[in-house]
Amino acid sequence: MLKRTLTLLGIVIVLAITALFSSYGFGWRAQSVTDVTKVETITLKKTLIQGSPWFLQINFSGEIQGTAEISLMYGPDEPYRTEKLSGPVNFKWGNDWYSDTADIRYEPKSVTGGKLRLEYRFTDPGVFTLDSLLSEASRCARPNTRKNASRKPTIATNRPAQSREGDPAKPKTRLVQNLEAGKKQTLVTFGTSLTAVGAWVDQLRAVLDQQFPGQATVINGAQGGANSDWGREKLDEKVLTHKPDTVLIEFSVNDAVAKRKTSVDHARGNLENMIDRVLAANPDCEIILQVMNPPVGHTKTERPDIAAYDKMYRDVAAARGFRLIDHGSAWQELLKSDPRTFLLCSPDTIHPLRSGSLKVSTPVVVAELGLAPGDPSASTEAHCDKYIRHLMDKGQDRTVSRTEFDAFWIEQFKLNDTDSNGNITAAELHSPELHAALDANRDGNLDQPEYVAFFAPLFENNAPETSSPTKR
Ligand SMILES: [Ca+2]
Ligand SMILES: [Ca+2]
Ligand SMILES: [Ca+2]
Repeated sequence: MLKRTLTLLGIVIVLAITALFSSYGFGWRAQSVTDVTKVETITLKKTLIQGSPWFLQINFSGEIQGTAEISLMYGPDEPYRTEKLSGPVNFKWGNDWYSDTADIRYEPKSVTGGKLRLEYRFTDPGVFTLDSLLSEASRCARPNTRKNASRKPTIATNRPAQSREGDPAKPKTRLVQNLEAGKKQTLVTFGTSLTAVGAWVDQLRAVLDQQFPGQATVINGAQGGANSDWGREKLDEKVLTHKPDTVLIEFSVNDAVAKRKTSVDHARGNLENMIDRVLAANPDCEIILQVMNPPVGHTKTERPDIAAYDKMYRDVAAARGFRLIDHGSAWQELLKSDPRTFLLCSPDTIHPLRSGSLKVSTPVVVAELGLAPGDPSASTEAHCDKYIRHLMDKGQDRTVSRTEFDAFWIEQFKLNDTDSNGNITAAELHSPELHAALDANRDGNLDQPEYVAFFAPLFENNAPETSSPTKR
């Protein structure tokens, strides 16, 4: 009994210390360049008790006699950002960063002496991850899911295991043919936030690693908010520089944003330009076009003609003889058969969370490429979940309070209530099925309390999650 009490006391003290430090800047670490006259790569690491990071702060101080460069590296030869050093050093970097480690490369140009110190901290989102909440919420919604699943078991993840050949009616992608031949391959994904924070990219990387260990390099060159004008401008830097064997391209979802006034013809011109330049750099490069998951609610309202932009991608793929990965039909099917799960997988109405990628996007991509299903859940990356959580945390204290949580969904409600009359119609939501599923009292109106209440279990289910360490 005494032993148990002491153990419990120990846990309480550890938790108290952890809580104290996490509120007062826990996680800062320091490192110095060993010899400023020599090239050095320093690997920064998060502390052991931290969760997955989403932000990296680095403070540089010291003095360089001569000139040198310091870079935060994205890949072995790919600087993410670089700063020239000369004389007194005193500056800070802050970046979105979603990896447990970060490589800093120090390169002296003409240095005779000095010193350079780095203080750094990976910021993690704390114990709350939206993804874990959403798995909980899906469990709550399961009776509904089961009923629908037995009626229509056609969501990609429910398909029987496929052979490595994928759909036998389609020839294998060159990517898979080359991997099977034992060749190393570089795949670059290019597009919008649906790729940039799409967990499907990391999950695809995991599946490739499982089936062809060490052979495939997956580089995510996409950018949140980007449209094809950005793609055309950044193609060299984000794609061609990696000398890819396969490129996946999607920009239709942002070209379709009406207020950006990118016409279908203009978007097509950009796409054709990118394709021509990829093929000019390497005629053997395999280009695969993508049509992504369909937006609903206000994100669809902002894109009234998205069907025309998506069709343009299908037309270009057909005209050029390219493979097209179409996420649309699997997502549409989920929206019709199980609208509640659809919204839980993509709660801001456009960005699939990790759970959404696992359920729909990744199985579609993996099957279209001609890979076996594998285990995409081996990737625990959840950039989009963290991003939404970051948006919720208005006070930026790394915890989401109930007030912040509810305020986020109230804001989402208002965005979807296009005419601000306090009621979202099926037309405003662009889905009668989703509207019916959220209209809890079935009076034909979807009001703010109903909308916010739908998401409430995501917060309430977090309670046992946060207190679980004390139970051990
Ligand atoms: Ca907060
Ligand atoms: Ca309305
Ligand atoms: Ca109602």
